[in-house]
Amino acid sequence: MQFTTLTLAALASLATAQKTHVVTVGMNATLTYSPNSLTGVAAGDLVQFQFKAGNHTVTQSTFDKPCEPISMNSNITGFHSGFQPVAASAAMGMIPTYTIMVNNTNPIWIYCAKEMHCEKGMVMVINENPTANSSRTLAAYKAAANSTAATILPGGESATGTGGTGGTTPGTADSAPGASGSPTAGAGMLAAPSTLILVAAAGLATFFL
Ligand SMILES: *[C@@H]1O[C@H](CO)[C@@H](O)[C@H](O)[C@H]1NC(C)=O
Ligand SMILES: *[C@@H]1O[C@H](CO)[C@@H](O)[C@H](O)[C@H]1NC(C)=O
Ligand SMILES: *[C@@H]1O[C@H](CO)[C@@H](O)[C@H](O)[C@H]1NC(C)=O
Ligand SMILES: *[C@@H]1O[C@H](CO)[C@@H](O)[C@H](O)[C@H]1NC(C)=O
Ligand SMILES: *[C@@H]1O[C@H](CO)[C@@H](O)[C@H](O)[C@H]1NC(C)=O
Ligand SMILES: *[C@@H]1O[C@H](CO)[C@@H](O)[C@H](O)[C@H]1NC(C)=O
Ligand SMILES: [Cu+2]
Repeated sequence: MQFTTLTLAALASLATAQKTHVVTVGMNATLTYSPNSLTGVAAGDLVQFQFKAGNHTVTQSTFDKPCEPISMNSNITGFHSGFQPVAASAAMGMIPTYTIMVNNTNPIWIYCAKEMHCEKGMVMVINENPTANSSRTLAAYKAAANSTAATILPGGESATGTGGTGGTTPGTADSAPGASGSPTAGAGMLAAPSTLILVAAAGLATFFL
């Protein structure tokens, strides 16, 4: 049997199937992302954050400036989930989720922008790469976060943001390796829309990406 180009293309796309990596946020009312380190996340893969309790965010920073939006310290806009108050969403039968697409394998540094959660260790990394730069480890990022004076919320975020009420497209992750270029003047970070999983009685989930 002879494969058509189309068939081969289909097989190739299966072989490089996009993976979704799940991270739970605030599980058991803790200030944690679990797992707090994802490795081997390929370009094109998705990382889905499932908010389990509390009222947290998923926000990108540089390595060098934890607890600050990446846009303050580089020319990258970065992603920010906005606040995801779980109890308020649960009352509507939904689990808030936020999904980013990883475009390359450079490390992505993430913090929670709620009050002092970042200082208290609510941070994580995707594709940590100490081989490229041995200084840039999750432990070092976490330690630096612990000694920052304040957590900075990305500009444009409403203080009363409800989060988790719809959304159409997944957030996307630009992931230059802790780039520390000059800040872009007046760069406000776009509040990326969040996604929701409708919790069906049967335990099936429906995505709105
Ligand atoms: C949450 O608590 C349960 C029960 O104590 C435990 O098995 C689980 O590992 C905890 N999960 C996290 C992410 O802390
Ligand atoms: C630094 O970390 C310690 C231990 O987790 C925590 O008790 C302390 O509150 C943190 N510092 C700040 C400023 O949050
Ligand atoms: C390694 O990372 C540290 C911390 O971000 C940075 O100061 C240093 O310049 C980096 N080294 C190289 C060779 O890029
Ligand atoms: C979530 O936290 C933000 C920032 O502190 C706050 O403005 C918002 O009211 C909180 N949402 C809920 C439902 O508690
Ligand atoms: C990441 O990929 C998505 C999907 O192609 C794209 O929308 C987004 O702009 C990319 N992000 C960056 C920073 O290139
Ligand atoms: C963004 O910063 C990087 C490194 O700091 C630089 O190489 C790149 O040219 C900059 N891009 C733009 C559009 O300014
Ligand atoms: Cu938090």
